[in-house]
Amino acid sequence: MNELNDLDIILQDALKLVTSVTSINELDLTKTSTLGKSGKINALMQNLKNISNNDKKTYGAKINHLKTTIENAFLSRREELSSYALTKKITEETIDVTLDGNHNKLGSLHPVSITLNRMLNIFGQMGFDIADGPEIETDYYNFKALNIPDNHPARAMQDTFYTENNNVLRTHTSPIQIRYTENKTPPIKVIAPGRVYRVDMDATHSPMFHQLEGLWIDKNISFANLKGVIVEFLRKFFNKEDLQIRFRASFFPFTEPSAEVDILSNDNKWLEVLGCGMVHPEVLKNMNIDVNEYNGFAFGMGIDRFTMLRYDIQDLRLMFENDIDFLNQFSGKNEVDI
Ligand code: 2U9
Repeated sequence: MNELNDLDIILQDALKLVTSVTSINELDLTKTSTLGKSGKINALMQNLKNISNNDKKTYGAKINHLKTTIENAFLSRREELSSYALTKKITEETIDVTLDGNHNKLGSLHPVSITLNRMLNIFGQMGFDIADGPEIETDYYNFKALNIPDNHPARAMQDTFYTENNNVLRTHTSPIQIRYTENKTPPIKVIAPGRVYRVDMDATHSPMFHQLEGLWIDKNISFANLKGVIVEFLRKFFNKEDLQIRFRASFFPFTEPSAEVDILSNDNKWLEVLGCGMVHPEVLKNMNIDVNEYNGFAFGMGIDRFTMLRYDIQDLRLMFENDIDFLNQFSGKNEVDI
């Protein structure tokens, strides 16, 4: 029977067609044109009625078999193509978790904050509390309680910013310690960091700068204790165990005796870094301390100046301009490492 040979050819052609198709879309179109109403297989079915009754059964079974074989071929090709598509999608969309991500740049601490943290850490280890207070002060807390008389040059208009009612922007952080101590009984062991204000502006002076002062009041406090604390602090701060330090006699209204402290720089120059002294009895009295029972020492330093020394910064004004390239140099530098 000739038709049977034709069926074989139709099958071979259909199978070839199925394997040649490379996308699911194309496969669906091919399936419609092969197995659909106007396809060749349907035409063969329609042709059955023209086949003699004798051959009809064999021929019908053959066509059915052909149809099933082609349908199966379409099915397995569909599976094959979806599996390819999936593999392709997975390969293309794979995320390489080892690649560097997009980072949001974090800000960094200001060098003055880094220095302050370092100072707080060292004095914290020595057992000092930290105190705070107002930046607008009364004449009493900023001057009078500190034994700075009415006619003292530090009060002159060119040094002090005055606000309303004869109040001032504090010119030092000493008023913090007066306020802290006046309602307490010794031992008092406190440091007072903060912003201070003076009418002054050049490469080494700014109208606003940062001070850290310290105060230790107890029985039998001596200049030797003062020396011990200052030397320990400076050697830790500059991370140099054999740092050379000298105390030079000086004068402050709030301390007696008073000294200024110098350190020997790497290029063998003495640099003044802080002032200190035994607290003046008048100042102790103003803090309601019994001067027959207690005495104490105090010291003061510029946080900005220590920052400049530690990072070799030449101009104080850089510290307050907030130039981003300047600040970026300190990113990741919050090492306290004491
Ligand atoms: C009280 C009593 C005494 C604090 C002191 C200095 C010496 C000192 C300067 C250092 C550099 C200020 O920033 S600077 O310009 N300070 O020399 N400060 S003794 O004396 C006090 C503080 C509080 C109740």
